[in-house]
Amino acid sequence: MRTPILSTQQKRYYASSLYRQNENEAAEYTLSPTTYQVVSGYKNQKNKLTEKKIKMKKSFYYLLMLMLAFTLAACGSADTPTEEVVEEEPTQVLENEEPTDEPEPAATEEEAAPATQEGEDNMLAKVRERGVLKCAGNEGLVGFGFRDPDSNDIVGFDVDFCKAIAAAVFGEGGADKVEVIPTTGTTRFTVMQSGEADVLIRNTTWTSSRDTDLGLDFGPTTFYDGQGMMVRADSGIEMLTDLDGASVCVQAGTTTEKNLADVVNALEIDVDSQVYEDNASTVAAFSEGLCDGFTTDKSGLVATQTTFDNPADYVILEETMSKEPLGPAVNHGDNNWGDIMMWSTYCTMQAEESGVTMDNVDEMLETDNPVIKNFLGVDSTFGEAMGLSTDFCYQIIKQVGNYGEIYDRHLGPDTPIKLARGINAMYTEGGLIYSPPIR
Ligand SMILES: N[C@@H](CCC(=O)N[C@@H](CS)C(=O)NCC(=O)O)C(=O)O
Repeated sequence: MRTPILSTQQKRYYASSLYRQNENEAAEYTLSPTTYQVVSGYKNQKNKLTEKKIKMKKSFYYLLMLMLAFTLAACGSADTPTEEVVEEEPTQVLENEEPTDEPEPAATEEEAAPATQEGEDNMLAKVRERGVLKCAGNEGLVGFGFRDPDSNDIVGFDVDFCKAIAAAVFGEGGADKVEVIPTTGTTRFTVMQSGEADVLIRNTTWTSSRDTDLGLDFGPTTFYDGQGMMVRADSGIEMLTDLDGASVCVQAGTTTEKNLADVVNALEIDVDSQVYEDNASTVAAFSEGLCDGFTTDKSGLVATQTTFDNPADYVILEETMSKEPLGPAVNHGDNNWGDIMMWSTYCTMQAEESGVTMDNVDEMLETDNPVIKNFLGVDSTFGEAMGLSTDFCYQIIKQVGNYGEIYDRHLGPDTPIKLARGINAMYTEGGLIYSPPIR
């Protein structure tokens, strides 16, 4: 058997306890050889390409050095500094203005004018005028975005990040000014493109094509995920290769659909993929026995499993088929709106790192800690450059909580989902959740 070669990062990623429902389970995550083959197969191909590129680069450099040597020989010795000829741009002198040789002092960070957008595309002004933030979301995924049958409200981890942005935009009481527009895997993008929603927060994977072709700008990843496969416990299927000749239920318009095709190809197995429009019909088809497997993000599998009458009748295979960084996104066109999405999300992460919670945020206003003072807006101007009030991050934490609180509320140990933090722990705890400095 081929010896698997995984980079340290890949090992860490695949070995993460992200998908364990019970943190007390053995910390060691063993991978089946199939995963290694899938991963190392891609890696070998990549290495070959990289080697080729390095060779090409080397020959290019040799050529360049040869040319340089000729040039130097022709123009003089290497240690004679050649004078650089700079073509001077004629300086334009405005009327009544004394020409000066003094260079214009660069604006300091404090003095720089806010880069907020004016005109039609000013999303902040538009949302404030409307009085409600429209968020393209999910109503079919327990834990992330789900219609609560008691309140009829759409609630979940993703929805709380919509609330965080609304708290930033509207201030006190703002977290309630959110309208979640339910979307499917396919309609989420059209809803954004038509401008019906201001932000997309619906377990959406950040990919290059969504960022460029679909014109979205992604914010910080709020949940690092990967695609998995669920099968019936009594099916005898233990690894992906056992699915040869089987059928798999998958949802339309998702990365899942494409990854499945890639993995099936890489493993050289024959799988009949049956595509459904939303999670409910995909799951219904699977539980009625129309497919042998059901594939989606592992978080989605874990969450969906908790909704089955007998969750123990189903198992999630250990293999992880892809990288699925899930997070918020806005349309291209208004960078300031993107900044608002970004720093509202990072605010929740920085607050967790600094130990600022919904309960202690008021006391924290009195702290001497400069980091906390800065992001809570105590004697700082954080927020102003985005057209927000300086206490916008305080408002988020006060009304919605920090990242850890949001996670625990919807996915944590006291919920049916019980998803261990795994790689979604703070970087200080060995995870990937990390806010750039707020200063
Ligand atoms: N992260 C993937 C998959 C997202 C996705 O749509 N997942 C499904 C399965 S968990 C879902 O949320 N369905 C809910 C629904 O359609 O009601 C993507 O961005 O394409």
